[in-house]
Formats: sequence, structure tokens, C-alpha cells
Amino acid sequence: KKEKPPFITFVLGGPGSGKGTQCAKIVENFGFTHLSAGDLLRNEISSNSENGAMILDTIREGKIVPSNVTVKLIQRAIESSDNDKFLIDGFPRTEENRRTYERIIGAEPNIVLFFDCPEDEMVKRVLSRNQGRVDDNKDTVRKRLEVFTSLNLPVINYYSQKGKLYKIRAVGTEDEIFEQVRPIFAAVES
Ligand code: UP5
Ligand code: MG
Repeated sequence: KKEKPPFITFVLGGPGSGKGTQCAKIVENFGFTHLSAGDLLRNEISSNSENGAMILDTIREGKIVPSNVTVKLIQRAIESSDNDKFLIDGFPRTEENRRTYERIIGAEPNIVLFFDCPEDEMVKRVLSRNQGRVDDNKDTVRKRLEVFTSLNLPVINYYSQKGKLYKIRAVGTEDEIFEQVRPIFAAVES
């Protein structure tokens, strides 16, 4: 059992806003452990777990997997790590996700990053990614954007009101964007 609660950063932003890309840079520079909720769910599909088929259907439609499923995967990943600082990427996606996390984990995130990117740029990035994701097609991207706007923006507003939100203008090169991210973690470290 851990003595001290871990430092938790939620990383939010629409599909293709660059969450995963920037998380990799934060890991490299600041030693966080990166937990992508989408990757945890995709691992459940490929490991043929009991929820795999349901998760695949949900992701293919751009909908949201039931909160208890996602939160348990995140909880397991945190508890099995020796690190004490985490990036939780792509979660919480709904107010219900957020409340379920708070109830099960018993804590709020320390800070929240929001990668704010224009829709046309997000669509362009997702459709040119070419990594075989079942949700990287025109129809599902449209659905993912709708779900982001209607369900995730309220979560972002919630953390903004709590004074925990860092909004990043997620356009330009990966390095240019990271220069907005770096000072946030440099301040947290000192
Ligand atoms: N790229 C990155 N930065 C760039 C830049 N500055 N300039 C030009 N190109 C840039 O980047 C996307 C692409 O753009 C890459 O090819 C990259 O090289 C390039 P990436 O860093 O991968 O963006 P990211 O924001 O991580 O995009 P991703 O598609 O992963 O976001 P989503 O939020 O859509 O996907 P996620 O994996 O989080 O979720 C997938 C699905 O899982 C959801 O739709 C949902 O169905 C389900 N889900 C849940 O149900 N619950 C959860 O809690 C989480 C997911
Ligand atoms: Mg991602």
C-alpha cells in the first residue's frame, strides 16, 4: 500500500488533438507514467477479456464505455505501478465518468490539461494516422467529435471552474505545443 496519494494529471482534448503525442514528451521529460484510457480499453479487446466484444462495438461507434469498466482498468494500472505520478489520457470523457472515478478512487486530479484544437485540424490528423484503428474513419470521427462536444466539454468546464485547468492551443508543430506544456510541469516539480 502506498503512503502518499499519487500526483494525477488528466489529459483531455478531442480526437486527434495530440494527447498521446504530448504525453510521450511529458513522460520523457518529467518521468510520469502514461495511462491512455483508450489504450487500456484496446488492450482489453486484444486480450479477449470478458468485456472485449462490448468495448470493440462501443469504440467502433465512437460511444463511451461504461464508467466502472474504464475506472477499474485505470485503478489496476495505478496500483500495479511503482511510480507516484500519472498522466491519465482521454479520461474522464463524461461527467458520469468523472463522478465514478471520484467515487471509486476517492480523489480528484491534481491538474487537468486541455489540448484545444480546431475540428478541421483534428479530422485531418486522425484520417491521416493510418495505424489501423477501427475508429479512424470519416463516419466514426464525426461521431467522436459530437460526443466530445456534448459530453467532454462539460467536464472541461467543471475543472476550469475549479481552477485546475490548463488550456493549451494545440496547433503548430509537436515541439511548439510542448513548449506550452513544459512550464506547467516545471512549476509542479519545483
Ligand atoms: N499529430 C500529433 N500532434 C501533431 C501536430 N502538432 N501536428 C501534426 N500532427 C500531429 O495524434 C493524432 C495524430 O496526429 C497522430 O498521427 C499524430 O502523429 C499526429 P495523437 O497524439 O494520437 O492524438 P490523440 O489526442 O491521442 O488522438 P486519439 O485519436 O487517440 O484521441 P481519442 O480521444 O479519439 O482516442 P482514445 O484512444 O482516447 O479513445 C478512443 C475511443 O475509446 C473513444 O472514442 C471511446 O469510444 C473509447 N473510450 C471510452 O469509451 N472511454 C474512455 O475513457 C476512453 C476512451
Ligand atoms: Mg490517443
